Amino acid sequence: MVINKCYTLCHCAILCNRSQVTEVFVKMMKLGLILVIGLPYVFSICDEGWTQFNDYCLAFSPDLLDWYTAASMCLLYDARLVQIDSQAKQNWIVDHLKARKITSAWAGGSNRYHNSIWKWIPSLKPLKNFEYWTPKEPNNAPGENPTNPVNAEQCLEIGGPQNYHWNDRWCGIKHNFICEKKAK
Ligand SMILES: [Ca+2]
Repeated sequence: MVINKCYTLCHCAILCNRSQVTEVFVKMMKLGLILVIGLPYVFSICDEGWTQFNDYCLAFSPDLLDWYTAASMCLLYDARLVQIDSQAKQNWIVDHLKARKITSAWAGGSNRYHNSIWKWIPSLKPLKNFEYWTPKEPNNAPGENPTNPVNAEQCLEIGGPQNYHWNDRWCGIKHNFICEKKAK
C-alpha cells in the first residue's frame, strides 16, 4: 500500500490521498501522546522500597523513631521527612499507611525554631497552602514532654486515631515516619 511508504506527513502528502494523510496524522498524534504521557514514568524510577507519587519517591519506615532521628534517617538516604502540600498527596499517603497498618507517622512539619510558625523542614515552606489539622489542633498540649511543657508539641504527626488528620505532638515520641526524595 502507498500508505506504508508514508514516512513523514510531507512525504505522505505527496504520495497519499487526504484520508491517508489524516490517518498518518492521527497515528503520529497518538504516538506523540503516548511519549508525552509515558516518558516521565520511564525516566522517573524509584529505588527499591520507595513508591512514586508525582515527582517524588516515598518510603514508609517500619522503624519507630523520634522526629529528629527520623529526619536524620531520611537525610541518610538523600531524602527528607515528607512534605504534604495537597489533598491528593494526603489521600495517597493515608491509603499507603492503611495498607501497611501504620496508625501514626511523622511528617516533616515543625514549628520549633520558627517563632511557633508551622513550616515544612527543611524547605521552610509554611503550611498555609494546605493544612489538614484535626479539629482543635494544633493545641500544644502539655503532658508528654518532660523537658519543655511550654512548647510541648512541636512536630507534626499524621495520626490514625484522628482518622489520619494532623496533630502536633511531642517530638520525642517514637513513631513510624515517611521519607521522600525527588524521583530520578
Ligand atoms: Ca496536639
